[in-house]
Amino acid sequence: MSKGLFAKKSISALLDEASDKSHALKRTLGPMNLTAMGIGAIIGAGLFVLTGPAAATYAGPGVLISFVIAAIVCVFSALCYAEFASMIPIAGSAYSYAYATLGEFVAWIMGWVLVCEFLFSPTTVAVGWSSYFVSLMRDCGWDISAAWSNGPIAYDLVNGWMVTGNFLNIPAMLIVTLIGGMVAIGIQTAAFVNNLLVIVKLGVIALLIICGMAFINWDNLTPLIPANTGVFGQFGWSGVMRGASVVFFAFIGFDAIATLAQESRNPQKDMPIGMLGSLGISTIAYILVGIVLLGAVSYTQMGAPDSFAVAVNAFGPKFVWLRYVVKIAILAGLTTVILVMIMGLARILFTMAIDGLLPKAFGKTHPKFKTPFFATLFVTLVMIVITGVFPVEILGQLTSMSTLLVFAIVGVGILILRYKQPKLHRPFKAPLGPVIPLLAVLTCLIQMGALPAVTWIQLIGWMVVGLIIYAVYGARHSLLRHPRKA
Ligand code: ALA
Repeated sequence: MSKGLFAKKSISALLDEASDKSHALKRTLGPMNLTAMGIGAIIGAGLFVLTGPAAATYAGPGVLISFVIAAIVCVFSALCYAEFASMIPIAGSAYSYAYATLGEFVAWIMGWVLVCEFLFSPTTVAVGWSSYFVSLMRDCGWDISAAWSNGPIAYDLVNGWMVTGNFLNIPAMLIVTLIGGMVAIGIQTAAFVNNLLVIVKLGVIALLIICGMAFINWDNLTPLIPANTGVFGQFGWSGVMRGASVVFFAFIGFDAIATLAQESRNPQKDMPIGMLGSLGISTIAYILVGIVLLGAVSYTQMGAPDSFAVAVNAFGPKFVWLRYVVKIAILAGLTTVILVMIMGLARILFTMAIDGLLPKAFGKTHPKFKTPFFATLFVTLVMIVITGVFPVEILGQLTSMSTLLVFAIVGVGILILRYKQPKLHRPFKAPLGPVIPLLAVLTCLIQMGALPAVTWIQLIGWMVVGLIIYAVYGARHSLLRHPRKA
């Protein structure tokens, strides 16, 4: 007999599946690797590209407070994630948590929204990677033509959709191909490369902070919150809040660690360490870099996306070399975001396929590499097309919106499970009773409310597509609802 739309999967069934040999992934990751994966996914375009414009347009030096606010929101959610990931260490992450607490329909929505987060953040980052690469190559004397480093289609509010005359964004396509291929053939190689790049990224951030300290002009940081211009969101506290919703993007990624639960040697202990550790290290880095950046140059000059170059220029001619080093670090930083997000997305599709909600091929592991091979190649191919052809930047804050929705539902899931199964073994438990999950839900909803109407419309559009796919495929093939198909 078929079960209903809200049929739940028991936690023991979820755990049994994870240990089932036919879907086994290779357990090789320890706490250091997981923390590095988290830092790899977190520190990227949010810091290097968005900080300057968020300061110049919304918050002034108050963007430092925006960082703290966004970090607090993420800590609430990270604590909830850590509780779930240690209790249900499954590659499906929030999708699996929803399956256990809110039933299949919500789980599908969750999975589909996660796809949005894990698809559009790395593609946006890959397009940013391409522009930094072109700029670094120009510094080295090689001019890559615009026709081969930009997509053929563009969109803007005034002219609508346009054909640009460019061919393809080749650098973006190449980096996705390279990373996707590497991720497909083994988690150990991917983790090794990620570790190296994270060391480069953090090393250069430390160098930037040390070199830049001498150039901090405290006058640039006062007043910390410039007076509001009279328009909501332009400086003042409303600007700080809007800044927080923009720089929230900079914190996305710690949740990707949850998708590595089945490759973690000791997920019960190491998942919380990886999530909270990477979030803590990234937050400290953001605040210190922010102080140096905004101390070196007035926030009014930070509007350009290459605000880091503007700040390094202010250090004077002795530091010209730092400009190149920073560009290399940015490229390394953006590469790791792409890497971890491709891994995460493949593992979410992998888990959904095991549940029958997506075609079986996604749920197969490679006999030799022990990775979700097909899912990884599929994800890579889709990302190659998106980065090469489409103007992903029009999706603006859709990634943040979808992530906030996922975080809010994770908070709800924790509350439900605490109420319904209070005795369940929780290797890690968010402190203060229901306070943290409640705050997680509340702060995420508030931030979602602050995002523009166009982003809401995009989210609704994305959901409609997801619901159609569920109706056409997932609902009919779900193994939980139609066990005879198993
Ligand atoms: N947090 C990631 C970044 O900033 C998505 O690029």
